[in-house]
Amino acid sequence: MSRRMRVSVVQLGPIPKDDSREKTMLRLLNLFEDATADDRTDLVVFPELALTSFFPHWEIRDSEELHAYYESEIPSPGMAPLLEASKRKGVAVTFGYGERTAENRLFNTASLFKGEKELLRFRKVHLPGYNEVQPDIRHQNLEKMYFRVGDLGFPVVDFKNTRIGLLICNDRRWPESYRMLSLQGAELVCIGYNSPIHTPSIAEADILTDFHNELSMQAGAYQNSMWVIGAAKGGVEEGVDQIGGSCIIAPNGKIVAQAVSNSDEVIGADIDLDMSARFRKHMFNFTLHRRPELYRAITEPMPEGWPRPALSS
Ligand code: CDV
Repeated sequence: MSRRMRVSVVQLGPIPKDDSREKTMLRLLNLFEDATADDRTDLVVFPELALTSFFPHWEIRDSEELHAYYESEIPSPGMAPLLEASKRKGVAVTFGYGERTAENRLFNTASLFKGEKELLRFRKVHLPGYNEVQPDIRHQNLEKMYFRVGDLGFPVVDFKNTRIGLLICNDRRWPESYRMLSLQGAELVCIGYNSPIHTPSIAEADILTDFHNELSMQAGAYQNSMWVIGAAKGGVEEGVDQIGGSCIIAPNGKIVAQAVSNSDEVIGADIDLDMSARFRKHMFNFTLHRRPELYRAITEPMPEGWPRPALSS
């Protein structure tokens, strides 16, 4: 009998910055109820920074106003209603939030909870954007100003006959993120994201934003023989238009379920966890076929003069 799990993704539409925390939590709770209505779901996946707007899209000078976007104890009182629902239903839930530690260190974080028990915490490693406001661009991304680089590495946890890892948004574009998880035996990775359609400075990529989203996650799934669960916050939030495209991707690289909107929407799938082991045994057998002794440039600090510039005409 194969190992199976029922996973649901809650894609969110925009969270306006003037919506109260309470209003947003009520919305999340209703969606959690929808996602678990079948009484079979084991895990519900919400996006990056799911409790608030994606505030790095604008400058906030006032520290009190800024700190209102972070949780300063985990679990926080603001998370409590969702965690109570998780406990009542016996369903695990993962979502992203801004984390402010007791030492005032700020992270873009995601946790996996079952009830109020935190099973896993990940702090975003690949922070895009800038640490100062950029003039003359359509929208800001100030993640480097509002967060530090995650300091927890790429942790995994055993849950329900499988091993799970978490990534956050831009982490999904970097092959090393998935490989760090798969080398530790993760068979399932949950990834929340907020991805604007427009990328300042590379506007030529704007028509490819959905494609790059799927390309990155499908490649991550296939090349690491893992289930990849992507959860978007889509639609126009505070003037920034973001993709939806939330999806559940099998270890063979195929999308098995996908959102059709860029607003609040729930998708789900029954997943065969043994598929991961089959692909890992026969195609991506890390023990037999990887050659880490030849990959030193990936793990060592970059030598002077690298990366070598491409020839320009
Ligand atoms: N939240 C993100 O990490 N967004 C980035 C954008 C800014 C490129 C992403 O990788 O989608």
